[in-house]
Amino acid sequence: MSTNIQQVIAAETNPALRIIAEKIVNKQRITPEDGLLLFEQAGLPLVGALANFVRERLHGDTTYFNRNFHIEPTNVCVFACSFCSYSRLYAHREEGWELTTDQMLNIVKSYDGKPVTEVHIVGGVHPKLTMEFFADLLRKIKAHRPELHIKGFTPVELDYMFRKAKLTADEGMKYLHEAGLDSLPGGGAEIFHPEVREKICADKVDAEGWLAIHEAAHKLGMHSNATMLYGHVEEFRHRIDHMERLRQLQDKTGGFNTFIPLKFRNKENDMSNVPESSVIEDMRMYAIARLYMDNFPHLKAYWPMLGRHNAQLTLSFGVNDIDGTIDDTTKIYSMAGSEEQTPTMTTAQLVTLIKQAKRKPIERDTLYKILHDYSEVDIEQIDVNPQMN
Ligand code: V47
Ligand code: SF4
Repeated sequence: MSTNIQQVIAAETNPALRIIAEKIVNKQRITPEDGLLLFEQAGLPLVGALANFVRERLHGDTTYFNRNFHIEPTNVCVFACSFCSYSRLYAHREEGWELTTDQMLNIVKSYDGKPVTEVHIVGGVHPKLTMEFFADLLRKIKAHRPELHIKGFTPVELDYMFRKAKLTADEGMKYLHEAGLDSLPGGGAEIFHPEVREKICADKVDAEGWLAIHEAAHKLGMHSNATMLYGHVEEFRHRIDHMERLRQLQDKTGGFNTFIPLKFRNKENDMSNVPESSVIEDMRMYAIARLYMDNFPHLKAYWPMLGRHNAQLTLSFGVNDIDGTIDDTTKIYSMAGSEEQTPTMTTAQLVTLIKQAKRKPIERDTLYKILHDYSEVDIEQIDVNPQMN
């Protein structure tokens, strides 16, 4: 046990927090009540030191990143989530976009010869785009580039597709998996608790439906991620309820790879009156997530939403993974007011960002297989080697 963490715990004046801290150091699971107490009473120095301790116990200095791009098939959506800056209702679809299969395949082909390992496909829920349309897209991407990992579709999109196709979650997942879908991203989770869901996204898939679709994927041996949209109208108890439901499913299936807290951004949406969380609240959120989600191997910062400087800061507050090179292929966050208006990072920039935080940059694939250790590579070498950039 590190002396350092014991000194931090000894300096804590609140005995209840000291007991929780000891549990964490002794690898005991913290309860929902403990989690709530951390949110309500613990300062950043305590939760930050504990989260860093846990992160280093799990991963040392290793900090993963991946090389990926996004395809957003459409922003036309039958739903009207009040935090969403990106979607357009079907009635106003001329203001949005709808990509054809050929246009999406051309995006994939534009990466031919480039060392990306993952395509992340996620978009609005377009009433006319069927499961068969997406299955055909998956098959065509796989026919063109079989080794490219396809991480796609949230339970919001999947639930709508499956219901229209009159399939259960198990049947629908099996069908798309066979068509080429490798894993599920973490989106659409928002806040599971119905008190909040009713206020921010009343009409889309509920907590049980979201969890059932991830469970169906896990049963097929697929992996997935989970997100939580925080820092808006929810209370701390709703965050704990959300993380608890995910922790329980993970106990059952072990299929989740990474947890990704997503900071609510308030531009150009129906919740623009809700202030954004402070950087201190953001770091406390990441730290407490690392402490609570004890059965999730990875905690990821998504820099297009947090901004690259704050994403770098999270590496000292429990985060061991940064997504990704992205190549300016997502609009969700730029449209919601993120400082990252054209989200792209070269491999050299990501490696530098991780090294500046005194961590070890390791390129991974979607399933966390180590592809390349950049800790000894000098940045200029990355810039001239096309396989590295
Ligand atoms: O579900 C939408 C969020 C999510 C806003 O699994 C907003 O690897 C903040 O899930 N402010 C989609 N957030 C993105 C997502 C994701 C991103 C990167 C990696 C992975 C992964 C998953 O974006 C939505 C919603 O929670 N979102 N609008 C907003 N105004
Ligand atoms: Fe549609 Fe997703 Fe936006 Fe909700 S968050 S309106 S489901 S695109």
